[in-house]
Amino acid sequence: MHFNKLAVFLSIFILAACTTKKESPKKDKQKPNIVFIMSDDHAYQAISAYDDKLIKTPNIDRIANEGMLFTNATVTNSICAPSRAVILTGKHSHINGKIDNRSPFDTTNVTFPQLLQKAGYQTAMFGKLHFGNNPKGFDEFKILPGQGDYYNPKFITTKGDTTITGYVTDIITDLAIDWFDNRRDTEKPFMLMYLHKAPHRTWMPAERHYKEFTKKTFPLPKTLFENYVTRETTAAPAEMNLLKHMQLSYDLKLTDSVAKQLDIKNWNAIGNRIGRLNPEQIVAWDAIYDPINADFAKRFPEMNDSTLMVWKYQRYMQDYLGTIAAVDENVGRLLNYLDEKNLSENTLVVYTSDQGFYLGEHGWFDKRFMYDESFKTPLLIKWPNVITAGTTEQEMVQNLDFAQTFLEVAGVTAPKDMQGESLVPLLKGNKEKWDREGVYYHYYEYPGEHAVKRHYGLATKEYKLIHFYYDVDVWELYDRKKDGSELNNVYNDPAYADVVKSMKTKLDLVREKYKDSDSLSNQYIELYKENGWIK
Ligand code: SGN
Ligand code: CA
Repeated sequence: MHFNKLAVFLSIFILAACTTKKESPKKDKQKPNIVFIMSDDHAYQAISAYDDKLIKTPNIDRIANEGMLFTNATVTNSICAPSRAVILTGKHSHINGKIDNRSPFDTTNVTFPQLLQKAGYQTAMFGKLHFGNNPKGFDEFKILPGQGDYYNPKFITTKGDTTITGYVTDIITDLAIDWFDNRRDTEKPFMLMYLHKAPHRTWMPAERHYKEFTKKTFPLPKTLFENYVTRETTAAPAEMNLLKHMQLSYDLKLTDSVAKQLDIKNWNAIGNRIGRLNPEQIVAWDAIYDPINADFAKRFPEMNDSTLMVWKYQRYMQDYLGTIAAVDENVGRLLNYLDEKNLSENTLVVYTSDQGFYLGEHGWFDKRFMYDESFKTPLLIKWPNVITAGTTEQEMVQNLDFAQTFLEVAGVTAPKDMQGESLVPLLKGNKEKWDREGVYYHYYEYPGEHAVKRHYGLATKEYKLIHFYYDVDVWELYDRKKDGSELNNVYNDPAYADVVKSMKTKLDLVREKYKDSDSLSNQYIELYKENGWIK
């Protein structure tokens, strides 16, 4: 009797165990995999699917050719770590608390990778996170400390720190492929965050690419010589002008000795970054950059502001675009890998950047402003059998929308307090389910590097209204249809009085919807005072 009971119990137990073992993976296998590819500071102007005048990026373009190209994708706060926090939490900076690159990320925030992991996804992150703390919700991660290095980079891993010889963009891909090859649990769907450091400042390309790109010249942007007189008082003081603020040595690789010899005032040693090159890498580097510097030394005495600006722009583009060439190659490597392993069919692949970047437009490099080049970000998504290949989507989407998108793709209900919208209806071509009229923006990191003042604003397809509110109290309005380059602030033009009124009403409503307020802005100003960042 006793034995019989045990036998019955055991057989029920074994049956139950077998059923769960077989069924749950079967069910999960049908769930789509997600590959989230993000680079750092990659301007849409430097992706040929958007514009091919600067560089050809055939591998990144492939994602749009086989899927969807978003022409109005934007970020909510155009700076690195805050953008990543918005992506992971699906909440604006004022709610998730990561307003700038300085304050640590609050790890009590719920993130979409944690929810996917709970729902049975295998999760991994490789590359740049920039939070100052480790990510939660990942079965494996290997991340760069802070900004990371281009050459021979260090990585933080669950098993301690490690330094890997080579070029960062190649290495991040090696790490992702190594994970696929050796630690993938094929019983589970996966979510991979594959996050490049490139093309972040100080733009150091791989040898194969600086050899190629330093021979090229690039068309000048129309607004390279802008003098900011048609804007409010907030643009001119920003410290991101190529002529005034891009450093010949630190950014453009002039050697310290040449800079000193020419008595150039704003030179600044390349320091540690170049110091990371090993002797072999330095020889290769000097073979290309030394002659460029010697030529500059010869021409410098004859240069005026305008010729110096153009020289700096060309050198900037050579190195910036050189780093993108490696990103494009490596994206190709990863896409081919997915193809070879028959994984592409059931995998949604996203390519985006943490924000846009100025490539000489308005005379600038860097980001932070709500003007298009840094407010917009590239977004290309492929999802075979769901997205119609080669589609272009003009709806206004944001990095805020990723979390809910990925959760819907995985069949997981998103927490009610996430603030974006799932992009799935757009991916499926169900546009009638999408009715967003405008997108909200709020930038905080001031006082800070590059001196871009705090501002928030609303963009609709027609207009952009911006309020700079700290240390000044000024408004700007741009007519996006008539003035695509956003050169003329029409806030004070009587012809736009009605537009200003209606945009202000819409801005109030959107701030209410997302729960942003002057009192929250004041709290974030207080935070700077408490830390001694505001004197
Ligand atoms: C660094 C850069 C800045 C850049 C910030 C933020 N300076 O501080 O030019 O704006 O990162 O970039 S550098 O001397 O370190 O290159 S972000 O992408 O991390 O937000
Ligand atoms: Ca960035």
